[in-house]
Amino acid sequence: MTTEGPRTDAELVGMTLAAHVLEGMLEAPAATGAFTALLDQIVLAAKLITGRVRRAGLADALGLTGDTNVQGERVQKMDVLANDTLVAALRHRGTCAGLVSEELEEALVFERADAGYLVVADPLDGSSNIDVAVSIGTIFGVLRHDPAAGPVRAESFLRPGRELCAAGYVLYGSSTVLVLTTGQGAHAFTWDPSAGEFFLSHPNLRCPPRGSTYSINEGNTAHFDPGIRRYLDHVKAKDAATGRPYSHRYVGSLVADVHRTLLKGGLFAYPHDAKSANGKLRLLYEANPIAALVEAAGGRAITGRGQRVLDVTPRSIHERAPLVCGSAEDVALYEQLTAG
Ligand code: AHM
Ligand code: MG
Repeated sequence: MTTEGPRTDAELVGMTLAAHVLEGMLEAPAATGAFTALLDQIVLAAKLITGRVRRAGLADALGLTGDTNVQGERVQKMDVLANDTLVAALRHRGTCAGLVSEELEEALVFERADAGYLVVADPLDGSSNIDVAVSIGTIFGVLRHDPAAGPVRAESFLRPGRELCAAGYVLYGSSTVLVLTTGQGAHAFTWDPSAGEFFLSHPNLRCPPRGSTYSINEGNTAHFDPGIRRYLDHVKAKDAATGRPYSHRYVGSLVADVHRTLLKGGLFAYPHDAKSANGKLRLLYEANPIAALVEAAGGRAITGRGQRVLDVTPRSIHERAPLVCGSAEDVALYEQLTAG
C-alpha cells in the first residue's frame, strides 16, 4: 500500500480557484461556508467584469459617463459597469454586510442582519488606461464584521489593513490573472476563457528579495522630496556590483505595476509629494489590499513616512495613503536613501 504525502506546489497547479478556496476552508475547522460563498461572489464579479473588459470596445462601453466620482475624477462607463457588477454579485447569498467602493461616495449597506463580512473594492482601477486597451484591474479586500455590534456604518470600515481576512486583485492584462491571499501565502490563478474557470497557475507566490526595476511616475520628480530624488539618482547610477542602473517600468495601472513587481521583484512607489500630501492611491481599497498581498508573498509595503501600510488607522473611507512596496531589499534601500 502507498500513502500519498502532501502535494507539492507543482502538483497543485491546475486546481480550480473554487477548489482551492474550499480546501483552504476545510483546513480551517472554525470556518463557515459564508466566507467561501463571499469569495465565490467576488470571483463571479471578476468573471463578468473580465468578459465586459474584453468586449468593451465593441459594446459602446468605452469613454466617459460625463459624471465625476467622489474623488472629483471623471468617471468612465466601464467604472460604472464594473461597480454595478460587483454590487449585484455581493447582494446575493447574504454574506456581505456592506461595501466601500471607489465609485460610491458613501458606504453601501446591505440589509442582511446576520452577514459577517465587509468588502472594500476598487471595481476597475487604472481608468485612464481603459480606452487605450492597456492593462487594468479590480482590487478588493475583505474584513470580518460582527453582526451583533450593530448596523454597518462608515466607521465599521475604518480599521487598519492588518485586519483584512482576505485581499486580492484581478489583472485584465494579456491574460486575466487573479491573485488572492486569505492569510496563508499569495496564490495566482489564470483565467481560461474556454473552460470559464480560474486555474491555479502560481501557487505560493514569492516576491524575489531584490529586483532590478523601479516603478514610479517620474513625471512627478519636480514635486518629490530630496530623499526620493536621491533614491532615483541612486537606482539610475551605474554600479555593476549592485546591478545598477535599474530599468524603469511604469504602466500607470497599479495592479499591472504591482503584479510585475511581485513576480519579478523591484520597487513600486506612489509616494507623497508637494502636490499630493498623501500620494494618490486610496488606503482602504487600493493600498491596503495590495500591501496585504505583497506581504503575503514575502515582500514589504510601507508609507515611506516610517509606517507599515497595514498599520495605518484610517480616518475616512476614501482617504489616500502613500504606498512603497515590493522586494524587501529594495524597500529597505528606499527607506535608507529617503531617510533624513
Ligand atoms: P484610478 O483609481 O482613478 O484609476 O487611479 C489609480 C491609478 C493607479 O492604478 C495607478 O497606480 C495610478 O493611478 C497612476 O497615477 P498617475 O497617472 O498619476 O501616475
Ligand atoms: Mg483606483
